[in-house]
Amino acid sequence: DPVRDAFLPGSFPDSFIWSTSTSAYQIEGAWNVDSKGESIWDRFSHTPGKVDCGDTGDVACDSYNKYREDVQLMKAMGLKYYRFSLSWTRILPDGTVAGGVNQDGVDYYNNVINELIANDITPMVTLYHWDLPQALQDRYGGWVNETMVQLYHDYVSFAFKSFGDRVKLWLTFNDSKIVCNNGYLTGQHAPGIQDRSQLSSYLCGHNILKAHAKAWHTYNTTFRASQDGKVGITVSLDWAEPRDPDLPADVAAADYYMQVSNSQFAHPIYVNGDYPPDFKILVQKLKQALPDKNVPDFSDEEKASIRGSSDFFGLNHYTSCIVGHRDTPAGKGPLDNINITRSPEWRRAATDWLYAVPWGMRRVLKYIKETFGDPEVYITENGWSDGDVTPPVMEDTDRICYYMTYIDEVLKAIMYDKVKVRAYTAWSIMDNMEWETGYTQRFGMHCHLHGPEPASGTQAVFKVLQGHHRQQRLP
Ligand code: PNW
Repeated sequence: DPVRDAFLPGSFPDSFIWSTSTSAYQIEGAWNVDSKGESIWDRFSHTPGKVDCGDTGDVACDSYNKYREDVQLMKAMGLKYYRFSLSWTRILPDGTVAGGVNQDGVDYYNNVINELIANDITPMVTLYHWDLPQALQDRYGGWVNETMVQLYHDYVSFAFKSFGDRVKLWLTFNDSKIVCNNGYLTGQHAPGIQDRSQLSSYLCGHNILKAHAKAWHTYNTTFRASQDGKVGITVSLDWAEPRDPDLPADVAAADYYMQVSNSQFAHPIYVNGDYPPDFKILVQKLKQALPDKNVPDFSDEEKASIRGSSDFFGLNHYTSCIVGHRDTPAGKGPLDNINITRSPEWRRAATDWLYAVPWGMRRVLKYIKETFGDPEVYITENGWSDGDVTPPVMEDTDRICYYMTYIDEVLKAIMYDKVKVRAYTAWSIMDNMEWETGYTQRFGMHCHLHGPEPASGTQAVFKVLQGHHRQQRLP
């Protein structure tokens, strides 16, 4: 009963985790300081024409030097958790343990972790947020090479060993679909490879799934008993709403989108060790198109290793689309047989793919519960961008509206759909290096990331979070 539902009292449980997120390349700067090695994003942003306005992460938010100020921003907002990522090349400059550990890099992350804990903020650490060591790209071709599975394992084992006494929440990979599609298919992201055959992006995903599973098993067998933490992965899911929910062809089209575009990583890990059925059909087509190439399937042993290799479900969710069937395919691409649109009523952010569709959050959470075995869900990203305008947007009405309405839907998913959502993480605590769009798009709750001014707060969002924590009535 929607009328009754609208007036039911509710609030987030006291144990609910409120957090914000960043990633190393997007905030740290100091790209070549204190023996840090070059990453594929350093190389990519230094290549003319790759990033808007020629922006780079050379300085970014200068968090290599200003991490104490970052922690104070969080503290002022009353936040008790912080998600950030480790820069692989700050710790292992050429990507390998054999190549040598950079003690300055280890010291930096020890300082960040200790500063957080001293301020009563729990670290949540992403091991790979897109900044692969350039040396591994040069030597092995990056994620298309199976050798990466062992190299990633050696790196994360070192991280568990070095930081796992204090870090209890780990994410192996952030949004692997973007890593593989933008890095190895469209080339919009580092390393900028455009393999339109889709073999490279497929191999990338295949190796990342194996690397993820190996890392989880290593933690499970070697570190869990002494460290007692949790290891998961962050998957990005948008929501596909059927154009006409009463038309079976549209419902099937939306389901196809959820399988092909959203479940390449989640289905193997949370369902059966293998790709979803509609994705497997695409793999068959890839084999037919490339008869003289090796397009691998998972062996039974690999499937057994991948299935169940996660202690929780890490979710990045930002936006939704409307999907309907098509009588005649628009082309030969995987999504050309369906029709993907957005409602003209949806508010748009500065970022081209980002539309505000709050109810999509509730549906995607329910979908995870029903499709992926009712896991504990940690929302690891959700957020809104404005453009780089002068003066910067300080009132933040659009962002506040976005967070308020999305967070309400999280609460509904918990209360009415009984989804086990444990955490909500906002992207981001501050404006930062927004990948190929540089500094033109601002996702931060604080702005002025590299101007002379100190970070000035849009504390309104903090009030929103806290306000909802105490809210007694759903709108
Ligand atoms: C995330 N989409 O990626 C990344 O994890 C962050 O590093 C990034 O700053 C943030 O989004 C904002 O862009 C996404 O197309 C990229 O739906 C694309 C999508 C979602 C998330």
